[in-house]
Amino acid sequence: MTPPAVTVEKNYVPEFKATKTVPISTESATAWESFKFDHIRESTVSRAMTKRYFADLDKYAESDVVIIGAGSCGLSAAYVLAKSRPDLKIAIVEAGVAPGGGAWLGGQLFSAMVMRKPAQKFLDEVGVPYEEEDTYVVVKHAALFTSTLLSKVLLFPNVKLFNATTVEDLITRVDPVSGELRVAGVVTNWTLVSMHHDDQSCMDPNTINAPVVLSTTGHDGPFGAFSVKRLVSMTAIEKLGGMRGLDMKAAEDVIVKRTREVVPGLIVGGMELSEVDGANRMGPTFGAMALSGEHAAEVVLQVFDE
Ligand code: AHZ
Repeated sequence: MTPPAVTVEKNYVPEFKATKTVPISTESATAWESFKFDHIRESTVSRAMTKRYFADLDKYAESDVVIIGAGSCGLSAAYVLAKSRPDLKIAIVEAGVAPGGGAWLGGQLFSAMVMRKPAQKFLDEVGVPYEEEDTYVVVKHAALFTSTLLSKVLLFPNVKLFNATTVEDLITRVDPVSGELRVAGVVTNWTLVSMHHDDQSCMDPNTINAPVVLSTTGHDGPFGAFSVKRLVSMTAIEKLGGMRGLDMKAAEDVIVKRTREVVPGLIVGGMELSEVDGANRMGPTFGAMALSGEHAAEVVLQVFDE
């Protein structure tokens, strides 16, 4: 993908002009006193939500691509994929209520997000402003990156985000010709249900079939590295290398370069990959997440271009 050329000045600050807001009141001092919303009945609200959700469940039960995890890598991949191929149905399944993974803060509890060059090209493409330094750029708040990217992804008509939904397992098939195990979709459950398997009797899951699954569930932790750990327990890969210590300089190149199909049908990107390969972590610099997402999207696209 060749992002459009955008020149962003050092210490760039978007210019805002004061404009009169308003459509609703302020014409006269009494306008708020007579304010009234249009009528609605409670059941109308219920139906407005549920009929759309169930239509989406129906539509995306057969998806072209499932992305597991809506962190910085998963969202970056979703953006590139949805923009490149409006004809593909892309389901994003995110365990948390809030999509964004670890990208709401730049690192620790600090706001600014650092990206090493050339990842600023991805920011140009998405339209996220930044301050430019020699070898890196800084977005003034990580939430600006995440919210801008998220808003673009959610506007694509071919994307559905199922948040508060956990991928509990992978659908697999043995290829009758090669005998190889293929990933062919995901098994899902509402996250609150997933959290109660230990204290409630059988609550069976739901499924999404898809020829390609992209897993970006982050490094190991309470939720992370889900798919690659499952690959080990189903003996599709022998063992995990386990994420190594922090080496900012080395780690980012490795994650971007090694983004790939790990077993047939399952592409892995972002920090989940560090668990497969025994790669270093990079700490609070996010360029590799955006570009691993872009690389992952290209690997997915090859499947559909074949
Ligand atoms: O909730 C998780 C998060 O939003 C979600 N997730 C995990 N398991 C899931 C499952 N089903 C559905 N079974 C699941 N969703 O995946 C998302 C992962 O986001 P992340 O921000 O943790 O991962 P990333 O690889 O996109 O970004 C990593 C950012 C890091 S970690 C790091 C370091 O530790 O050094 N450095 C960077 C830049």
